[in-house]
Amino acid sequence: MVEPTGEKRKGCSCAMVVLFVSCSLIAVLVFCIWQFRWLAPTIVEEDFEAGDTGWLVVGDAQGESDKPTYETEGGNPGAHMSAVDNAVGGVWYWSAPDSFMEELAKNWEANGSARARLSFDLKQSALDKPFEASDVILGAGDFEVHFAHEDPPGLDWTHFTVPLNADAGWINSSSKEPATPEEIAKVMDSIDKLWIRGEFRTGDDTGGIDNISIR
Ligand SMILES: [Ca+2]
Ligand SMILES: [Ca+2]
Repeated sequence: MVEPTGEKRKGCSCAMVVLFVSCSLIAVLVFCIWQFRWLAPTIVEEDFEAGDTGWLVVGDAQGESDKPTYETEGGNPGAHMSAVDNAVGGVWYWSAPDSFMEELAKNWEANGSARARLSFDLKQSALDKPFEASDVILGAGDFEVHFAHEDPPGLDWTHFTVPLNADAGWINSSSKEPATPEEIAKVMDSIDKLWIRGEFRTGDDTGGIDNISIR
């Protein structure tokens, strides 16, 4: 039998290293595509570049109006919505228009519902005196599920991603128990409320929102 020479062994080791590194990179790439839904189809999105598309505010913001202010610049990038807190009690939220929720209800099942994610960018005008509240509320009729982030938005645009599945930490607002996959599906199938928290501090402030998407 002919033993491999030192040069052949060295070449063989290099090939093994290259193969190992290549396989590792492919594994990382596949994981990222799966985990972060890089190639996931967009179910619905709003970047406000086409104008005021019907997003409203609910709660104590914008005086007597439920219309946020349409801003043509200063977004992330370009146009966005802003609203001023009246600071008269309660918590104000951004409220999605029917057209946004209809697209969501219609398409989420067909696009890998269990792994769909809601993303949005928020900012606020001051960071002191923060308070806790539900950050995202989804509802269908009188049934709601709530979600809370770990951190509030900053003074500059802050990106949030919320998985739309039971494992993410959604709470059944009636029972105060973790929402089940069936309860999430029940809401998503006939969703008529999608609220995203707009204020995070006690007292007056201004909040902004841009780039709301579900994919
Ligand atoms: Ca924008
Ligand atoms: Ca406030």
